[in-house]
Amino acid sequence: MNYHDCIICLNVFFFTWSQATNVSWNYTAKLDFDNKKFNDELLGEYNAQSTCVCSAMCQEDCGVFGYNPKLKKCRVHTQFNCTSEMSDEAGWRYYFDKFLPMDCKDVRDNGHTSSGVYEIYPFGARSCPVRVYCDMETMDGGWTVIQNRKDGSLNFQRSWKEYKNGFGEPGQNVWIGNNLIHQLTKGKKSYLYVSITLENGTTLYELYERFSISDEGEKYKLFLAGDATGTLGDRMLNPGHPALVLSGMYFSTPNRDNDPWDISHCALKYRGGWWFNTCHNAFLNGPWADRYYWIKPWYPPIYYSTDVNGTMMMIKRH
Ligand SMILES: [Ca+2]
Repeated sequence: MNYHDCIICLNVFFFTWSQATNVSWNYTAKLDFDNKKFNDELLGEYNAQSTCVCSAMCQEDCGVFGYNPKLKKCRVHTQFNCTSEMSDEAGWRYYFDKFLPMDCKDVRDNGHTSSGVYEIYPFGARSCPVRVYCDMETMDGGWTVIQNRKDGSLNFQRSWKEYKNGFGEPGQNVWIGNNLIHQLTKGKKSYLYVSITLENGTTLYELYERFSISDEGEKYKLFLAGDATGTLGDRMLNPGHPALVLSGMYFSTPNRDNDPWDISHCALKYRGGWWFNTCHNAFLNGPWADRYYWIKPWYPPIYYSTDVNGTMMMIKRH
């Protein structure tokens, strides 16, 4: 770097530093990338005396930079690319202009206020992102949609593997997958919000205070607890009959009978994956012909003859 470049660098540095003093530090270190060097999306590699000077080199097109204090080198990249080659090299530490969101609540906290499809990193910064639909309007926003049905066009009569990995498209008809739901809820306190929109436009909902599911080894067992409030009424936690309580039940699919009813296979009988007991008063993954569900999706008040316009299940960390 010549003298002229250095003066520019210092000016940029002081400008950024003075800005940064108002908004604290602009970048977040990602320690799980320590001692790795990114090779893709590179804008340039420069000499820099400090992390702060390096950060000032991360301008308009830059979303990520790495600094190596031993080499006094700065690498500036447009963005993080999870599929990119990373080489081992001691001393590197990488910084992101915004923290990588683990879920839609993080997306909201990163400043996004519009509902839509976003990339999240629930499996950690070193894994590839997952595309999900984030609801930014309901109850302060930050909701990750795990199930959505807008019409009956997507078949929900699916195998264990398909429910495990997910199917459909975020923002359209979708089941995001039991592995992902487990990852998003494990070790955390999360709300579950269920809504059903009727043909006349009315939306009924139920909010559960605590929701999580186990991993595949525990057959994605459903855990619900705490208060249930809303206009639908609770049909999963305390539906009025012990044989219809869904909390504590394993997940079943038409090709995997994990329900407690010895002489029946609820998922096969009712044609969809769910946490069946013997069998249910709430089941949102059933067949949906034209405007109504084939079997009671949330009974009462939604019966098989009720015209339904859509369903949604979404979660948010407390
Ligand atoms: Ca059974």
